[in-house]
Amino acid sequence: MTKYIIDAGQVEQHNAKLRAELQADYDALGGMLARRGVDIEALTAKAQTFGVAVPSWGAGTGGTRFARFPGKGEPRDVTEKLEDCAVINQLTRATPAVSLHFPWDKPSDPKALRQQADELGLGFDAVNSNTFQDQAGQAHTYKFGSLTSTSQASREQAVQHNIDCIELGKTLGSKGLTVWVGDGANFPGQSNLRGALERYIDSARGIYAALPDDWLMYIEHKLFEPAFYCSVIADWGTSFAVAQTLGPKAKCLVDLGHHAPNTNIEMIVARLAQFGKLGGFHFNDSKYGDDDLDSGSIDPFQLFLVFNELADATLRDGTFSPAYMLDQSHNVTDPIESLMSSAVEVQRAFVQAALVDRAALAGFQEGNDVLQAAQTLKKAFRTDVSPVLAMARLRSGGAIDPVAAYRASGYREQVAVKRPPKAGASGSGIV
Ligand code: AOS
Ligand code: ZN
Ligand code: ZN
Ligand code: ZN
Repeated sequence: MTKYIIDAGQVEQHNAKLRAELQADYDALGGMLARRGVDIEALTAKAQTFGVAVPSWGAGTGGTRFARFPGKGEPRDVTEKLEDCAVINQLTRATPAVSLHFPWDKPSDPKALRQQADELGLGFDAVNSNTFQDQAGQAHTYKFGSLTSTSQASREQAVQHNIDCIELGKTLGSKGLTVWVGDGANFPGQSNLRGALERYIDSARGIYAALPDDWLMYIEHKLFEPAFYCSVIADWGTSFAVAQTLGPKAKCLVDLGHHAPNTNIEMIVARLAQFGKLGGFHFNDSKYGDDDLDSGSIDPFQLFLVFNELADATLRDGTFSPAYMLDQSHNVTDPIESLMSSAVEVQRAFVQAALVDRAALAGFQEGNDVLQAAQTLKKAFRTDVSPVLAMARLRSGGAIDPVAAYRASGYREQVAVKRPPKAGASGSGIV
């Protein structure tokens, strides 16, 4: 029996108030979709299958290198982060797993943490290692890199940390390790570009060797920051080469914010999928760089186009199932509200992509009817599938309007009393 943090009766009350209105919208949309040959019931059932993992570090207020303005009732440790993640899943029914970050989330008792997650109806998605910061008491610095450091001791320490993450992840029931390193250079000449990647591959082999058979290692690329002249794993080409070199359990992870502005991310997705190396995503949105804004808040069309490629890949490859994770930083909103809305935006793109008339699109592409091909995508993107998403939530036991239900529950005010502010509360601030 799942333990619900928000009183189930309150959620029912919320739904009772909105149910009739939702049904009317749902029926109207159902009629419209039926005329297009789409069965709304099948679409809703599909929406119910969707899940995106929530980043534990997203539950606290983020920050920038200038300041962090703490929010009320921020989680102070991993168990409180899990409680917030459980609220997100209870109301959205679209976030059944949590992605942990070590050592930020290192539990004193991993078995107890797993039990807490079980009770809350949550699982653990990929665990993230952290070699972009020095930790208290650490023997060797990462100031000049971790997996690529010229210091063998720093490299070995970074490899060992990743292996420790795998061990911890095994106890928690996780099945993947995400590796993102900030390694790179700030000056031309600072590092030997090829030498740094050679060291990365050598270190990564040590991590790969410790992966259980049913695990994946996700290589996350990022164009810049904290290294501003060059990053070692800067782009999908590098991450692809590394994943290819390491073996079948290594895949590429695409964080939407880790590219130059205007990069065609959906094409990267298509390429990685074609060659069997698309492992997963960190969803967020951006205007300028690694902004870590809420998913779908700036460019929902791009998110849709990414899911359009995923839908195409699923049709072609059948078993294809990349890991979906959010990776966002919330500075001016309640993190729970942002994460709920973002999960719904990603789910929206997933459902909209399912609406694309693929036979028609293929025909227009074949006949070079460019305008109609573009319109076919736009038609799906413009369809407001909100009633499908709300109905999917209702049927799965969630809230018709998650943010409204959350606000009505008074959860934030309650935890603000239980969780007095503490400096650096989120354990993050670095995103
Ligand atoms: C850093 O820019 C990456 O997005 C990583 O995924 C990182 O581990 C995460 O954002 C937490 O800081
Ligand atoms: Zn300035
Ligand atoms: Zn990321
Ligand atoms: Zn990032």
